[in-house]
Amino acid sequence: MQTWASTPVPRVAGTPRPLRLYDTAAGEVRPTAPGSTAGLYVCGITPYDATHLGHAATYLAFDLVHRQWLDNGHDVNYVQNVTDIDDPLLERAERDQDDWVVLGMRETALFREDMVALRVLPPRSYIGAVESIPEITEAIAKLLAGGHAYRVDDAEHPDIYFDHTATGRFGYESQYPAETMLELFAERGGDPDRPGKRHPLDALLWRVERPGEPSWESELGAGRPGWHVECSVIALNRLGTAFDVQGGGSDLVFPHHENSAAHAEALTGEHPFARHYVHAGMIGLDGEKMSKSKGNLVFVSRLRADQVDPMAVRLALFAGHYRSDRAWTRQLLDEGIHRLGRWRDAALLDTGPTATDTIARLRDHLSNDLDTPSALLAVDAWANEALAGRGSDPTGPTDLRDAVDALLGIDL
Ligand code: 5CA
Ligand code: ZN
Repeated sequence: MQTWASTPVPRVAGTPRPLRLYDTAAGEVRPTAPGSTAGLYVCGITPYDATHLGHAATYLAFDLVHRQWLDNGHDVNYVQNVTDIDDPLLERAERDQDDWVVLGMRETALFREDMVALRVLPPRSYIGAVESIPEITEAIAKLLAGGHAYRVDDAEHPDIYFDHTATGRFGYESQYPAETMLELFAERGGDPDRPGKRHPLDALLWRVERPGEPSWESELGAGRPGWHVECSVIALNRLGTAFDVQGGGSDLVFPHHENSAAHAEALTGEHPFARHYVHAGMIGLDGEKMSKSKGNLVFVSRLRADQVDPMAVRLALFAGHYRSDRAWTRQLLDEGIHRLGRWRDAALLDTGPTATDTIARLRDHLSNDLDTPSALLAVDAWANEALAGRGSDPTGPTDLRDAVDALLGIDL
């Protein structure tokens, strides 16, 4: 698929700080340790509706990972998928008497526009599930041949499932006890009660053709892929194993990322799939998680249509820590707008305080598991001084502007 346009990232003077991130599997903040090229996979959208602020918050968090690695001189190989075939897309198309392919194309195009407006650096490979079907079926055939997958005993619909015991490590990514895994599996698209499965936690790999549903011919017969195997294969074939960060929102910790890892590890015999599993908290509205199924959504495109500056959206979302569940409110946006105004006024001054210390603090906070609330306060302090007329360094405002651009993605 076509990715989206990039924006140049200025170089920042001074010394970068290596990035440390919370790893769900380890349950603690650990250093990331990329080689010259850092591998980043972030789960992309299911394009049946527009991008809401929850999606935006998650992609913005990983944009900061991207930017801190660039600051440290790494080349970043960023891969993202688009789940352009799955039940929710078919259900929405059916409800609206729409063509599911066109619906997916339209929402993906809008997502790209939103990402450009928010200045999210693009993935190098932006890959749809549909275009990946040949590589996915090849992987499923390999899992079958290796005894890690099986067909359910159902003459009419012999779907293929993953044997979750294949690696002997199932549960290492989420660290959830069996009871929680069962609960979340049922809640998040799994089918624990499907007759013929060996175990309720075994996940669907290949759904054989059903009348009226799209399907693709393959060595497995006609059908379509399950969800977890899509990300597993797209990531593995572009980043290999033990890539640096597998990311997404916290609703993907289980079963999605647990299974993506288990599928890939069963395929390759190697562990770990990713060196860090990183999850952003859920953005809520009116006391509930913002979600397409609940319909309590604020769309990025609606805010753009209302002339809201996307840089204020960035600042509003960065005012909270990426891992905490938090609410989107009008007040949060107003504070973002206010802050952006002050930063812009300060950055436009001819002189200001020397920015060296502020930039060092900015790097310290961001390298510490993306502590954006503290990072924003550091820039606020500089802007307050500048606006109070203290500081006579002619490079202060421009240095600060470059650092805020490169490290926070904010164009002043
Ligand atoms: N296509 C799959 C991933 S392979 C999917 O989950 N798509 S999605 O459109 O539902 O979500 C896209 C991304 O936004 C995922 O990383 C998801 O975890 C994240 N996300 C969804 N809702 C929220 C929310 N309310 N707050 C924060 N992130 C969210
Ligand atoms: Zn995914």
